[in-house]
Amino acid sequence: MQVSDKDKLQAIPAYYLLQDYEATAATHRWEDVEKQFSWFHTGEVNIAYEAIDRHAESSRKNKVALYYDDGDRKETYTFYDMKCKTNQVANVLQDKTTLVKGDRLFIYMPRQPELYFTLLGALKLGVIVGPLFEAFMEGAVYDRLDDSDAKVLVTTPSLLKRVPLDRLPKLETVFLVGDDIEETDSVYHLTRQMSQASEQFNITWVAREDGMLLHYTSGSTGAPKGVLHVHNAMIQQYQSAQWVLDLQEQDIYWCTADPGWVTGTAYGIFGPWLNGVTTLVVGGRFSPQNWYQALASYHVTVWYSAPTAFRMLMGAGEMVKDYDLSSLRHVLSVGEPLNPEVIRWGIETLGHRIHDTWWMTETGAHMICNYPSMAIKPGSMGKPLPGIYATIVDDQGNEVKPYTMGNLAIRKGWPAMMRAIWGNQERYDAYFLQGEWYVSGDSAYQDEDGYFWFQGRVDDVIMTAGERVGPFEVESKLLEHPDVLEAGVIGKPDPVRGEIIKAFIALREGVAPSEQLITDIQNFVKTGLAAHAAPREIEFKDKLPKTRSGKIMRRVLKAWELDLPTGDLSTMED
Ligand code: 6R9
Repeated sequence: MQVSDKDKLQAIPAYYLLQDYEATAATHRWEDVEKQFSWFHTGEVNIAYEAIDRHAESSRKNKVALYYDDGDRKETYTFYDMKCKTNQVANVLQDKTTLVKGDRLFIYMPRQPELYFTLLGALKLGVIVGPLFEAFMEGAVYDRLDDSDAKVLVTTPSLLKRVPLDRLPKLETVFLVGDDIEETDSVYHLTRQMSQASEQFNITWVAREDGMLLHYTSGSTGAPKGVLHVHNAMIQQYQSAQWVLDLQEQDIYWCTADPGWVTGTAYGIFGPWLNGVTTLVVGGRFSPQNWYQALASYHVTVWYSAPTAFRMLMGAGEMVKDYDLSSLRHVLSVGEPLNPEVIRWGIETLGHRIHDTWWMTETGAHMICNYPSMAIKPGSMGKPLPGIYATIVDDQGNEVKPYTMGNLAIRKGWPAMMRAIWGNQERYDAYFLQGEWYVSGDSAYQDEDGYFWFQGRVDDVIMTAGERVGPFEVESKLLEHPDVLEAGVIGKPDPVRGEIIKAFIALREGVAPSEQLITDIQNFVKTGLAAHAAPREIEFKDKLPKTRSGKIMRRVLKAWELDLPTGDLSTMED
């Protein structure tokens, strides 16, 4: 069901939830936010209860929680419907699997209502959920399920073809969402099972520090890291959805991110629903028509998206004039630097300043942002969330003066901070300096007014179309190609995607470079890893620059690409 014009929502009151940034920043205590949750009174903690059941048991019972639209399926679920659906999932999981609190369940499917039922239903059982982006291919899926010893996978029949079941001995049970599914004693039809399950469920209460989500993300070296978040993250997700997203009771909110990425869970699910706010999920692929249509027909009021998407909409030009976007009142961006030219486009075509927000998978929630009540300096990421201490430190962990470029760091211990890298204490510890600072891997500087200005990644991580790609993962895949001898991967600046992936490749003896080979290698990565991880550009070289210890020197590749001086080459082999 779609909202029709005559039900057009009442105007949103003209006030902001965070009225005075400076005053709030000076006095805020996270302990005060705890009083907003039912567990503060009952002692019984579970984020799924706070996001769904609490509203279903209140005057928000029949309020719409979820509008879903992918062009074919158009569905509406109230908070009460969400409670019933998530209870059914929880009952099915309890009946058909051996899952207990702390076990890992993965969800690998396109955005559709069942993804949201499953994620919250599994949390009701105290299970740790690993959401996987549907574009992942076999290698990426295997790495994540294997690393975390996943017991259960919820997916679709077509995506199941990319899951190497025979190499995943710990995986016990698979649930499928779709048509033509044959059930066995380890493969079940999720929605068929749900329809037979009770709508009542006794939630498994957890501790605030118990695991909730496992989001895999890329570093510049090594395999992807499993970033563990705990139920306690709700404190900051709830509060930042008010201060930053400015979510209010009457809002229709649309976060365009997929739950496979942290934005799609923290602010596609928890931020809005912890606040009882109506959320739109648009399925299917990006197209300017579909997106403008969604904004207009659902009367979206608050919209959270990414620079790449905004730039693609900019590229679609005048089309925006065909849509009535007058319901929009607040627009935000995350994932990559927000160019001042995009902010200008926002003002001219949407009638809104786009508000930039900075944070990471590891931070679990907003860190440095532009608030609706605060003056924006275009190009700056804004100021720290009240309750967060952000700063710039040198490599030894000493704070530096304004306008000095250095490591963007946060004083450790905020509510939504990751609590572990799955199974790898050493990689977790490597984030922290002097026991005090979480070091982000981004470089930035602060101006005299306390605004932060992003400069780049300190490491070699690539941000392409808002997605974080580790060069090491792509290089490893390239090396599996029979014709590839060596590979070095960098991010090359791109006007639309922020960066594109460029690979430098040395071929094995006797292999001749050709256009056909380029396509073949690109497809190899697309089908083996993920489409967004495939290099858009490939350049063949006789030899790649390496250190004496054999590490490919990506900064030299980057210097070649950008025509910059190559810097100190003392560690390079002859
Ligand atoms: C939420 C998310 C994190 C990395 C981060 C930084 C880049 C995020 C940004 C930004 C410039 C912003 N990034 N927000 N760069 N301006 N407003 O994106 O998490 O996928 O872990 O990426 O993204 O480099 O370190 P994640």
